Amino acid sequence: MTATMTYHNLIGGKWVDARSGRTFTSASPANRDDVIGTFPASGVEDVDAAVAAAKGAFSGWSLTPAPKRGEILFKVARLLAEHKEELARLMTREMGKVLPEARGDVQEAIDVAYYMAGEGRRLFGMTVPSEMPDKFAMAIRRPIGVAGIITPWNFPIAIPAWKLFPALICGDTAVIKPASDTPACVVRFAEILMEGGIPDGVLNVVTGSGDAVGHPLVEHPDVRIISFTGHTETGIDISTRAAQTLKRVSLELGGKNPIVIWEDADLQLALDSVVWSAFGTSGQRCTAASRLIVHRNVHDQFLEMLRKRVASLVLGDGLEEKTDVGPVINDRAVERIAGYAAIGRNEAELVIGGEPANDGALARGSFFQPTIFTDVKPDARIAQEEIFGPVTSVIPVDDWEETVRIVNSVKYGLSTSLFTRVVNLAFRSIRDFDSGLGYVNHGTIGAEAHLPFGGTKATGNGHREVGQAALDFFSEWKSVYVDYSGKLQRAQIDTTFVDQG
Ligand code: UN1
Repeated sequence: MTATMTYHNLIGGKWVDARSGRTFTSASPANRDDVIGTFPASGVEDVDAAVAAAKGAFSGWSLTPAPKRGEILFKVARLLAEHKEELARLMTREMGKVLPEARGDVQEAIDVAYYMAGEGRRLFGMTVPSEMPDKFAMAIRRPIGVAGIITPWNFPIAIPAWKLFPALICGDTAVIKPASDTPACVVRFAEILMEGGIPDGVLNVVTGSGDAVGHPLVEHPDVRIISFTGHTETGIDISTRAAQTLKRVSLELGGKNPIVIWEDADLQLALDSVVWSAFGTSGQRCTAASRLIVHRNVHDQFLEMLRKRVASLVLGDGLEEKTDVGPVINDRAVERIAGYAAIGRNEAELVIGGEPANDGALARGSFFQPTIFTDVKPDARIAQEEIFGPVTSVIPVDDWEETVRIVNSVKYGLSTSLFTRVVNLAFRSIRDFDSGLGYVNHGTIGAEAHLPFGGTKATGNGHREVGQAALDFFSEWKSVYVDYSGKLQRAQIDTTFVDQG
């Protein structure tokens, strides 16, 4: 066990306590006695100070040439790479995912930092011909202002990076409010970023609850942008509050992601992918495979392969090498998942799991057995609602049209996957599965940092993260016309050059 640390807010380049002096603690989900640290239980006055610092830093940062902002991000990327192991270990301790996955989480942040560093020398706008002679037309990207960034605990470093680095390269300044379950990851991440040379006030971090910190941030008149990843209900609440001050809001919300296993699929490959997609991060990914839509001709064979593999998975502390599946985030999550397992028993057939895991050392933490239900009706609650735990539902199918209908029958549309060697079906899945991410012969997780990330329907509000898409969210367009004809040329009216046919 490592020592308990005292962490602070980052406001205007200074590490400070909450004005009220109040604190809260974060403990390891693998062992509740392992307290990671104490953190400021901040309130509206801390949010006000952080937003004021971010607003004050905006003019200097937005006028810093973008290639120079990129150089800072490049240095940040290198520092994150140097601290990768330390950050990964802190992450496993604080949120539970097994160490190789925590390393991947940090790597995702490093990837975004390098990508956005490069964008400093591009940030492409567009030049287009004008419809008038002797007139120049272009559109340029402009920074917007202060971004409020509200991040989840399941990717405690990757997701802050997804949101922060594009904001910074676009010239915005930021206030991050991390999830209360993983504040240490974000504070440590911010320390490394400041070491990389991010100027005071450009990045601020305020820890505390959604009510006490999140609400004032979302409602603050000087915050122009909100980017949030989390539960759908919270996203709707944020969107509603932010509408009062006409903020630009990006929401990354739930998923109920299917893997379709067709009768010709490579079942061994499908098995490896299902285990990774359904039980990686203990099923706590927006992209987790929580529905397995399996062709009836291979259902029994595949289910037996899956049951055997899942029975061999080792639960435990993610820092131990032999562990396959770590804890879930806290005891409330265990209760919620157990509630769904109880619902599942009435709706379908339990294949394996279904209970909290309390054997030996597991009793010290928040563990749930990897769980599979089969003969699940497509409209059953366990096949429709996001459980966010190590639970997956097998739905047997007979034909393709029925499969497409079932894939699209949920309110979410984040990630979909098909295992087949039939190329025509592969392309049909790309066209017909309603989702923002589509995979063929690969599970539902594993999005890369330079492609747009996000989903359709209740998974969000139409925005995408990372890649070029993130630049469109964190900057706004200004269309510029320079008329060098020396006379009044009226667009759409003085049309003498147009062939009127
Ligand atoms: C999330 O679960 O919110 O594709 C993000 C993946 C990861 C990102 C997941 N690269 O699963």
